[in-house]
Amino acid sequence: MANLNGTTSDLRADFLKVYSVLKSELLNDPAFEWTDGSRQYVERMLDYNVPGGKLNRGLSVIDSYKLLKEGKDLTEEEVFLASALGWCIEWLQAYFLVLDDIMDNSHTRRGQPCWFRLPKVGMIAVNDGIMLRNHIPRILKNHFRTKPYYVDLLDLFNEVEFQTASGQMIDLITTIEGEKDLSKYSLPLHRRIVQYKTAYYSFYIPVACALLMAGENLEKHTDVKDVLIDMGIYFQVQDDYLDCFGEPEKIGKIGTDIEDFKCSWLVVKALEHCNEEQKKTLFEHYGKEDPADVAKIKALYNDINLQGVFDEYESKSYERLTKSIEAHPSKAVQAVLKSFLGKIYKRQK
Ligand code: DMA
Ligand code: MG
Ligand code: MG
Ligand code: MG
Repeated sequence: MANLNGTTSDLRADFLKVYSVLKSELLNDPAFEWTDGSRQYVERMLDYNVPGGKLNRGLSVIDSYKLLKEGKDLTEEEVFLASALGWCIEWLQAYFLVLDDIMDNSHTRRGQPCWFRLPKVGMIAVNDGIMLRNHIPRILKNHFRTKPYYVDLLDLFNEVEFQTASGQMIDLITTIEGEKDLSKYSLPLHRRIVQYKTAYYSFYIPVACALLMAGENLEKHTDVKDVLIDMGIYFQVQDDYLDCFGEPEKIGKIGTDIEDFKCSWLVVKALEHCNEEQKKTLFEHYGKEDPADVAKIKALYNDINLQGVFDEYESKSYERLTKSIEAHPSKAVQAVLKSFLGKIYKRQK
C-alpha cells in the first residue's frame, strides 16, 4: 500500500537493495584474492562514493523502461536488470566525480569532504576512480552476458565514457596556467564542453539503457537523443548557475568555478552583458584563488543581474524543450522525456 510519499520512497529502497547485491558480488569477485583489509577498503570506498547522490540517473532507467512498456507490469527480473543498469550509471558518475573533484580542487561533494580530501585516502583516490570504472564491465558481465543486447550495452558505456572524458579534457585545457584568456570564452565553446562532459552520461545513457533492454535499436532513436542532449546542456547551465548562486547546504558542494577559471555559462554571459569597465574587472579578477578576487566577480555578477538573465534562459529552455518533446510521435517517449524535464526544471540541488 502507498505510504505518505506515495511509492517514491519504496522505489528508492528497492533500488538501494540492488546496490547491496551488486556490492557484495564485487566484494567477492573470484578474479581477486581478497583479504579482510582490501574488502573493507573497497566497501568503504563504494559506500562513500556511489549511493549518496540524488540517484536521478539510476532511477530514471527503471522509470524509462516502465514507460516504454506502456503500463505492463514488470517482472522481478526486469526490475532487477533495469536497476542494475541504473547502478552502472551511478558507478560511472562516481568514477567521474572522484577524479573531477581532484582536478577541480574541490572541497565538498554530496555534503561531505571530497573522497580525496580524507587523510587516509589522498591520491589513492586516483586508483579508486579506476576501480569504480572497472566495476562497470564486471557488473554487466555478471548480469547481462547472455542477453542479446550485451555487446550494445558494452559499446554504449564505452562510447559515453569516451565522450565524457573528451568533455572533461576540453573543460580542463581551457584553464591551463599561463594560457588563461577570457577572450576565448564564448557560448559555442561552453556548449561544446557541456554537451560532452555532462549531457551524454547524465541524460542520454539512462534512456539508451532502457531502450536496449526493451529490444530497441539505438540508431532508430536519434530524435530522442537530440532532445536528451539539449536537456543535458540546460542541466549543466543550471549546475554552472548553482556553483555560484546555489546554497551549499542544498547542492552539497562549494563552488570552485570562479577560482578555477572555468568556462562557466555565468562568465560567458557576464562577458556578453558587461560594459568596458566591468570587462576590465573580469579580466583582472577571474580565475584567482584569493576570496577577495572571487568576491569582486560575484559582486559584478549581481550588478549585471545575472540571476535575471538565468531566469529568462530557464523559462525559454523549458518552452523550447516542451515543444520538441510534444513533436515526438510516440506518447510513451513523450512521457519519458517529460518526466525528465519535470525533475530538473527550476531545481535547487
Ligand atoms: C561535471 O562538471 C562533469 C563531470 C563529468 C563530473 P563539474 O566539474 O561542473 O561538476 P561539479 O560541479 O559537480 O563538480
Ligand atoms: Mg567539478
Ligand atoms: Mg569539472
Ligand atoms: Mg559544476
